[in-house]
Amino acid sequence: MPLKQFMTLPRHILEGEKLHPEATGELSAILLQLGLAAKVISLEVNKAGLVEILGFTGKTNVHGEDVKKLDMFAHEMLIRAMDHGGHFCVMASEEDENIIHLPPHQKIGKYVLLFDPLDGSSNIEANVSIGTIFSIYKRISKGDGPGVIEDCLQPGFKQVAAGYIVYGPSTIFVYSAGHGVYGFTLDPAFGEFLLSHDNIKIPARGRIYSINEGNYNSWSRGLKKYIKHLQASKFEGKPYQLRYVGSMVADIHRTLLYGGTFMYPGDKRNPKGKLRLVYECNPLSFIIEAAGGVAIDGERRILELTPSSLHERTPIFAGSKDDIELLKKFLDEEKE
Ligand code: P6P
Repeated sequence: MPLKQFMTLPRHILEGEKLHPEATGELSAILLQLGLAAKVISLEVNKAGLVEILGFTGKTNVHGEDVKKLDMFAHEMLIRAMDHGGHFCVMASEEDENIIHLPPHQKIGKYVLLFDPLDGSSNIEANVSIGTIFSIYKRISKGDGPGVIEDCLQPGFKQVAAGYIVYGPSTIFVYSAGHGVYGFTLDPAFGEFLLSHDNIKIPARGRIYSINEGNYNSWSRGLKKYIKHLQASKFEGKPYQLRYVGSMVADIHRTLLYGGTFMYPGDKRNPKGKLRLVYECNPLSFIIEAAGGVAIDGERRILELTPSSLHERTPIFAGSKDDIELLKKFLDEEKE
């Protein structure tokens, strides 16, 4: 295999560490551990379809082991993989109402880990791609004790690293530590993530728009005009296409690679939309921006929003720079 194909995730993380002479290696250790957790979750996700076929009750399997719902399995796997390294002062999961307290007598670290263990898990029965999303900050609270909720409510531009794992036809680990976006595909033959997407840059424009058109009637007038404009336009001589998986990680991953837009707007019923600022929009916006794209809530940059609670939701319009700029013109016209 040519050398590039031996660029494994661990090697890439450690080489990235050399860009920071002051690095202590803690962030590298966190990313390495996330890579390990991703492999274990991928294994479980890939056999999920067998749960019924192999006669698992969904409660306890033939070995008398508890068969957990996959999102709870991913949630517990991430906590078990991450809570003993001494790197964190606090963690929080989309599956939990509140922050996760570290085990007693655990060394307290300087980092904060926020994660959505299995986003899109309602799609599992249909064998649709799903994903894990993670976001890493440095603590801001004072003292040496455990972190507090304020450590988890920082604006997204304060992230030191973020990324996702998409469990699809392949399992792909995508991350940025502030110096570009890199994707690694899991080779199940020897259980390692190999560099497959080097320094991803999102195209300035794309032919795909991604939105749940089932909500059309509750959209704003400006958004309706924008979508109608796309449907009447062409890009590079071809009509625009609507692609919507209904799994944010999959829709964002496609947008990152092919360009275009992913949109989950607010509407009359839910002005702040559905997606969570802390667990979904901040980490995925960090990736989109690191790849040269744009992510807004319709007015402001997502990464400049300060969360007021862990489960706060926000509208999100993310993707190619030129596409989002055109969208914003339509949204602003409505306000004139
Ligand atoms: P809707 C999955 O349930 C999720 O949280 C995101 O992954 C996805 O983008 C969104 O909800 C889909 O929501 O309302 O279009 O089904």
